[in-house]
Amino acid sequence: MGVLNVTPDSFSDGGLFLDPDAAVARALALAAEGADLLDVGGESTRPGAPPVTAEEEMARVLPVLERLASAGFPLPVSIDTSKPEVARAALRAGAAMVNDVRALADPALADLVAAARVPVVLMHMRGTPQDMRWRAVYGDVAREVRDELEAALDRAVRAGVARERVMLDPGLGFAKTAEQSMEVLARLGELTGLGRPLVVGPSRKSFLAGPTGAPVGERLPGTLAAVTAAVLAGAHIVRVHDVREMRAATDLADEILRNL
Ligand code: HH2
Repeated sequence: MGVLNVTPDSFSDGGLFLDPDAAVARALALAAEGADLLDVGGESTRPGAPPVTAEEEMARVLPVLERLASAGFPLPVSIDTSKPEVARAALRAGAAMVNDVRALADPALADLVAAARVPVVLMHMRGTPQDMRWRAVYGDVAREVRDELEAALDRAVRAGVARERVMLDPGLGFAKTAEQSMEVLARLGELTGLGRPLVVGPSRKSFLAGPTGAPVGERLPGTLAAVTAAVLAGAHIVRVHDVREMRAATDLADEILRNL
């Protein structure tokens, strides 16, 4: 899953693809590099990011989705949003899937996803990007993430979302310290028991900075290691910015798995 952030302030690529022409060119490049899916987002969810109104989010993403649809963009597109208004308009404009970092906490978004019968990613987080740093308190982080994802899955199913349309994501970097994100990644295999495909998004995140504190532009090796570890542990989809490099790693990891 290639990431397209149509924002001025995303943590690694903010401002690069705010212009619709630049965003469409980026989408085409990610497809050419080997992405299977494109995830388009109009609101940064980095720690402390200011919230964006639905109007602003739509003004960012809709022109891009419309252009992709009219250009016959070859990949399924997911909309990375927690707002029902944005998801509704995005699905009308050609998106085929919803990626929600708040795991359908908004019942109106759950209703919409259920009625639209589209696939959905439920990601683990606590609180909001504004306050999640203070909620990173766990006894056993991997077990609690598993239990909270299971609860989110049950809640979605109760709201009418078909279980077989749900994917689950442990939310690396969301309401987790660097050590906790690393532990969740290391114990990703424990989530396969939930019986749904796993999405994992380690790309360029600060928990990969390592002992030298690699800045965001130097986290490609760490992301390659994390993506490889995720696939070997059972991840089905990895959400990444650097598609060419990650595609090579996931193809190789798949080959290793075939030789098990
Ligand atoms: N991470 C980010 C945003 N959306 N969605 C899922 N399912 N999983 C993730 O790990 C995930 C996500 C944050 O990364 P990015 O979009 O690059 O940054 P920003 O939120 O600053 O736009």
